[in-house]
This record gives sequence, C-alpha cells and structure tokens, in this order.
Amino acid sequence: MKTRREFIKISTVAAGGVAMIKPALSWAPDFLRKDIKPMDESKAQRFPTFCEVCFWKCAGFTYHDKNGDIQKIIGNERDPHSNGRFCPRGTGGVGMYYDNDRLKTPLKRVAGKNGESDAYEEISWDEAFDIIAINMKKVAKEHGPESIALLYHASSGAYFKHLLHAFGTDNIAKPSYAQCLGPREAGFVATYGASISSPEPTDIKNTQCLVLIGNHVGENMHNGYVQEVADAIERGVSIITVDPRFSTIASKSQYWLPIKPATDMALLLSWIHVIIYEELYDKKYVNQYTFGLDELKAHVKNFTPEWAYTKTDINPKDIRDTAYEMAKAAPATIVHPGRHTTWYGDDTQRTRAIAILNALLGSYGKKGGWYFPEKKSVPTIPHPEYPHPKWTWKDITRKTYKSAGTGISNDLIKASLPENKNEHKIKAWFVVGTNLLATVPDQAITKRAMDNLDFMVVIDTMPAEITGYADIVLPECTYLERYDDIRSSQHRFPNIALRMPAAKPRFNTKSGWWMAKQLAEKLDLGAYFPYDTIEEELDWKFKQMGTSLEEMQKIGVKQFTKDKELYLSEGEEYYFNTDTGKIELYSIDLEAKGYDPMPKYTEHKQPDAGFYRLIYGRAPMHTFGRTVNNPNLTDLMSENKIWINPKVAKIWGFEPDQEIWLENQDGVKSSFPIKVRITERIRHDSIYMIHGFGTTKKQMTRAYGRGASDSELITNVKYDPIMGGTGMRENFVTFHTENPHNKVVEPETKEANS
Ligand SMILES: Nc1nc2c(c(=O)[nH]1)N[C@H]1C(S)=C(S)[C@@H](COP(=O)(O)OP(=O)(O)OC[C@H]3O[C@@H](n4cnc5c(=O)[nH]c(N)nc54)[C@H](O)[C@@H]3O)O[C@H]1N2
Ligand SMILES: Nc1nc2c(c(=O)[nH]1)N[C@H]1C(S)=C(S)[C@@H](COP(=O)(O)OP(=O)(O)OC[C@H]3O[C@@H](n4cnc5c(=O)[nH]c(N)nc54)[C@H](O)[C@@H]3O)O[C@H]1N2
Ligand code: SF4
Ligand SMILES: [Mo]
Repeated sequence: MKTRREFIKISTVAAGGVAMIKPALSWAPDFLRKDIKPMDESKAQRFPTFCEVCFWKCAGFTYHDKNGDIQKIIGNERDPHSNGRFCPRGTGGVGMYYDNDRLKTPLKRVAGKNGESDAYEEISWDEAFDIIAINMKKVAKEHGPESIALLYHASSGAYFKHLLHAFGTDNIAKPSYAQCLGPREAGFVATYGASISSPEPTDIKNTQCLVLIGNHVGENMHNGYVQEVADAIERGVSIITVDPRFSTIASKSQYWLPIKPATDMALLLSWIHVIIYEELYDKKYVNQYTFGLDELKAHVKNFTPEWAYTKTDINPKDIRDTAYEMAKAAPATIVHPGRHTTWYGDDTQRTRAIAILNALLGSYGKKGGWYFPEKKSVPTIPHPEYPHPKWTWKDITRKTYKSAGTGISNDLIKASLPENKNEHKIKAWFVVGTNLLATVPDQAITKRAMDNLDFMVVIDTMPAEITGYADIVLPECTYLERYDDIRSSQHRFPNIALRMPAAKPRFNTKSGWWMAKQLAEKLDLGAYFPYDTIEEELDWKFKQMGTSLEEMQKIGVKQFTKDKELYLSEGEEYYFNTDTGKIELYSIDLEAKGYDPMPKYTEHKQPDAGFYRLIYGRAPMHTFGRTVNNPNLTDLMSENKIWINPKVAKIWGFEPDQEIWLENQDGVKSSFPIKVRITERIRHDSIYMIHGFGTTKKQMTRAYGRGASDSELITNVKYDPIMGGTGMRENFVTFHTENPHNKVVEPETKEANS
C-alpha cells in the first residue's frame, strides 16, 4: 500500500498538479478549535435561535448588549448540528441584520412589464395584503386555487405552505429537492425504501473509511459534518476522495482520484465489480438483507477496472486498491452519497450505485457506516380540514418523472409557460426565500414563465434578482428578528430547537408567520391560524411535546430519548420498505416504472476544443447568493475567481487576476468579467467557480457585478428521467479577453449612435 504522501504526489502528478499537504490540525478552521472561549455571558442577554445562513440550521444563541444591539451569535452546546460551535458563515449571520441594503418596506410594481423594469412604489402592509388577496381570489375564480404555486426555501415558508394548503393548492416545491438532494433521495428510496434526509445519518464518528465522491466537505461547510470529519482525520481514518479538482478534503485524503468529470458511474460499477468478483462483500449481510445479487453480478461482469480506466482516467491499480481499502474497513465504511447531486441527469442511478456499494459492504445500519436516525413529530394546533385540490403537482410531474418524491420546482415553472395548454396550468406564484433565477438552471425558461404569470408575490430579506419580477414584494425581517416554526431534526437522538427574536425588526419588515396569518384573514381563512401570537402557537406545540416555550427560551435545544436502536444487532430480522422487504440491488420498483433496475453507464459529452467543463461548488465563507452582500462575509471574500489549469492559462496567455469574460456552448455570455486564478488544483478539461456571485442587482451594493454567475451560463439542463432533477454540469465555456458585449453592435445601430 502506498503511503498517503506518496499517493497524493502520484495523483497530483496524474492531474498535472503539485499540492501542499498540511497536517490535519491546521486544516481545522477556527470554529473547530475548542480553545476559543465564548463571550462573557453575564454581561449580555442571550436569545436562542437556529441559523438561517444555510440549511444545516445550527442552533445557538444571539447575544446583545445593554443597548439591545446584536453583538454575536454563538453555538448551543446541546445542539447536535453545531455542538456549540458555529461556522464562519453562521457567525457572520449578524451581517444579515446590519445590512442596510435590505428590503425595507412592502413594494408594488408601478411600471414596466414583469422582468422589464423594477420600478416600484412603497405601500403599506394593509394595501399589500389587499392586493394579494384580491389577486389570489381572482386567479382562483378563473383557474382554480390549484393554479397558484408556492416555491420556497426560507424557514418561514412553513407558514405559507399552511396558508396555500388552506387556500386549496398543493403545488409546492423547494429547490433543495430538484436542484439539490433529490437524486440521492430517490436513489436510496429505490434501494433501501428510505430516504436519507438531513443531517445525513452517516456514522462518521465511528467510521474507518470514508469515500467522498464530488463531496467537498471543508469547503462545503455543513457544520456537524465538518466537525466529525475533522475528528476522523485526527483519528487517522482512511479517506478516498473522487474529484476532478484537488479539493481541501482531497489534500487530507489517503487517496485522491482525479476523475474525468461525468464518468463517476464507470468507477462505481468497477468498484462493485471488484467487490463482488473478488468476494469482498459481506456475505452474511448480503444474504440476509439484500435482493438481486445474482442479477447484479451478471450485470457488472464486464465492468472491470481496466474498462473503467478507459472512461475515468483512473488507473486500474488505484481502483482495486481503493476497493480493498473500503472492504478492509467494512462495515465501518461510508460511501457518502453527497448532497448536491443534480449533475449529469443520470444522477438517481449514480446514487443507486452508491447505495448498492454501501449494501455490499454491509454498512447500512452498522456502526461506522449508517445509523438509524430518529425525529420527533411536531403537532399542529387543530384547524379545519384542508380543502382537497382537484389536481396537484403529482398530476404534472409524476407522468414523466415517476419517482419524484416532492414537488419539482422546474416542473412547476414549466407548467407556468404560455405553451402549456394542459388543464394543469400554473398562473400565479408565491416565492418565499428562493432566488429562482440563480437557483433553477436555464434562466430563459424561468424569465418567460414569470413574464406570463397573472400575479407574483416575492417574500425575501434582500433585493435579490427574483424581487425584480414580482408584482408585490414583501420584506421579511431576518431570522435574528423573528420567531419561526420549531426545528425538529433527525439525528442520533430526536431533538428540537427554538428560534426567537433577539431584536425588533429593523425598518418596516415583518415575520413570515405574521404575513401568512394576515393574508389568511383577508382570504377568510383565519380559522386556520387559531392563535393571536406565535408565542401562543409555539407554547401549545412545545407543551404537547413535553416542554414549554418558557423552558425552550432558556435552553434553546431539547433532546429526547430514542425509541429505536441506532444500529442493527447481529443477525436481527429487519424489513426494508421495498417491494421485496430487502435492500434491492435489483430494483423491482424502478423496473415496474420502466427504468433500468440496475445502474448503467451512460456516456456524457466531453468539451469541444477551446471549451472547458463548467464546474461549480462552495466556499467556506459564503452560502450561495444569500451571503454575497453580507458586510461581515464580503470582508472575508468579496468575489469569486475562475480556477484555470496552468496548461490552459498558458495556451490563452492568461496572467493571475486578469479579468476575462465567459461564453457558454449556447453563446450565452457572462454579464460581468471574472478574475483568473491559475492553479494545478483543477484538471485541464474543466474550470471551477464558486456559485452565488455575479449578481445583476444594483441595490445589492456590495455584491453587484462582483465576480461571475455560474447560473447564467447553465443553459443545457440534463433532466433526471426518474425524479425530474436538473443536471447542471454538462455546460462548457470558452473565454474572451475583451468585453464581448461591446462587440455585438449591428451596423445600423452603430450608425445611429455615431
Ligand atoms: N448554478 C447553480 N445553481 C444551484 C446551485 C449551484 O451550486 N449552482 N446549488 C443548488 C443547491 S445545492 C441549492 S440547495 C439551491 C439553493 O437555492 P436558494 O435557496 O434559492 O439559494 P439562495 O441563494 O440561498 O437564495 C435564497 C434567497 O433567500 C433569501 N433569504 C435569505 N434569508 C431569508 C429569510 O429569512 N427569509 C426570506 N423570506 N428570504 C430569505 C435570500 O436573500 C435569497 O434571495 O440552489 C441550487 N442551484
Ligand atoms: N460553505 C458552504 N457550505 C455549504 C453550502 C454553501 O453554500 N456554502 N451549501 C450547502 C448545500 S445546500 C449543499 S447541497 C452542499 C453541496 O456540497 P456537496 O455535496 O459537497 O456538492 P457539490 O457542491 O456538488 O460539490 C462540488 C464538488 O464536486 C466536484 N465535481 C464536479 N464535477 C464532478 C464530477 O463529475 N465528478 C466528481 N466526482 N466530482 C465532481 C467539484 O470539483 C467540487 O469539489 O453544500 C452545503 N454546504
Ligand atoms: S453550518 Fe454554518 S451557516 Fe450553516 S447553519 Fe450551521 S452555522 Fe449556520
Ligand atoms: Mo443544496
């Protein structure tokens, strides 16, 4: 076996690169250091909250000083998401509150058609609710309440979901499914009859071998997950990272496999081949719990490491060695499913292959592999039954994408296009805390859908792109200024958390729950919100759960005892929620729906000459576009850069920090230039950039025009045929050294201008 150092040297050379290797401890960001003392609590007041800077939802306390000014947010020790420590973004969340570019008061469009202008006038809350209620009733009368869709991603979306259910529609979707983790959920449901959900129940605390496929933990800063990985590195676990980029975690791995992008399925199938044909799988586990080994064995017969090498650029010895490494540690091996899994369209099948590999290693339900999480259900105050919609998102989506687990944002958007002559047509949108233009690929479709809506409401905290298309904009106060619904999350132990305000809302902003309740009253749906204050509602719910608002205001997080065991015991009888009651290596359900019962390799396009694959990811100090204007976080990173391999930079004659423009395969050009970062850490066939930058909204004064947007260049979308997700990584860019927007001037226009 190679030593770690040797291997990295070899691998980086394979990718044309050299890399610095730092000892594990120096990798740990400040927030992981246990020696940092929290502020003196006796001098400040503290208010429990959970973070809204990303979707990990860490619980902590917001502190303010004697004057009521918010000072600091610190993790709550009782919270399994944060273990008392916030990540840099969570700490910087204070900047969301102090950002003076925030939306300040309700707005009504007074000029321009949707999308053409954002001329707005300030209106009162009451007028805003009147206009919304009148338009909702009008749309419902003409097209049925089902023609109103809710697209949301903010925590407060829960209250709008309730409102829209009460109004009679179930056309609801979050981008965190079809633009994020949907494929892996569908892949695991097909295999284990259970989804993964969040936080992922991977037992990293006890693992011996962690396989990360395009999962860049450490840059992807999901808190509890990063902490467990940092501890695992200190314990000396074996990490195998598969990434075309030398990511931070690749530099801490025993093995880095710099795969040719879009070929992961070949690697996975060849790992399965080695594990079955060299009889490295857990025979007892596979016999007892799985279905379809013989079929799988026949299926992967020809997928040898030698075959995979021709697809992936990874040499057969490395493929075998890493398979042995996984088998050696099994069942304490985790082949991590990743989270943002909408890559190339065959994503459900790729995650199926990952699910199968875990099953062969016998790691699902085993210590150091996957544990069985538990979650507390949150009761609802009794209210009238919801009306039964005549049709729902399922009637739109499930005809094509038979395993879609929830509403599909991009499908609801398509159902809003004028050419949709179907009886299931969307005519109005509620958008709560999701910047759809940056989030859902192929902006042209989203823009055309918005141009053709009868009515659109956007509820946001910032003047993000999406607000420029709304008829009414409602400014929500930040998470530090409001209560929200209870956070109940799955973990080793069921646990709940409270978010309460630490300060009064700045400007004329309000909480989402309040908006939903006011609107309900205007729509004669007040009976669905049978409480005067949210404190009353939360206290009722907490009391049903064996605590109270008063107790939660003190402790912030409460853990409950478990009903189930964390792991399977030796030989325990266990029925999986699949057709066969077993883990399906061969999926009966997928076959019945007309899909491949076992994952197949499909060839994906590679870049044409002069073009490079556009790959994107996360930076530790930002979350998408929601932080790019945050004063505390722009201090740490104010723009993204484009990672370019030195060989490519040489061909183009690029200097470090030179500004270039990008153009994709469909002729779409970046609105702004981006600075070049020349680095061995990216393959020569790809470029890399951080998602979330390059906003076109001037009102976001710190972010406007800083860096470039990956979203505007993602126009080729590979839809996952099984669950409807939007594969975004089959886009290719070329470069311009001069502003290409200046070049395209028609001769007549030129004359007219001169
Ligand atoms: N091109 C490209 N597209 C992607 C991705 C990518 O990497 N590249 N990543 C995908 C992934 S993994 C995901 S999960 C999605 C995320 O997609 P989104 O959740 O849409 O992403 P954000 O940029 O965080 O946008 C959220 C919006 O919420 C607003 N907001 C923040 N806090 C609040 C609040 O408390 N209340 C309200 N009402 N609004 C608030 C912000 O101002 C912002 O306008 O994007 C997906 N789309
Ligand atoms: N700091 C920070 N942390 C975050 C977020 C954030 O915005 N900021 N967002 C959170 C959210 S919502 C999500 S979903 C997760 C997403 O985080 P991850 O699940 O880790 O997923 P990606 O963003 O897809 O991962 C990008 C990595 O995939 C690699 N990659 C690109 N193409 C390929 C390929 O073809 N094969 C392989 N093997 N690798 C490839 C890229 O080089 C990059 O290192 O991060 C979460 N954590
Ligand atoms: S990981 Fe960081 S940004 Fe995300 S919820 Fe936790 S503290 Fe907030
Ligand atoms: Mo995500």
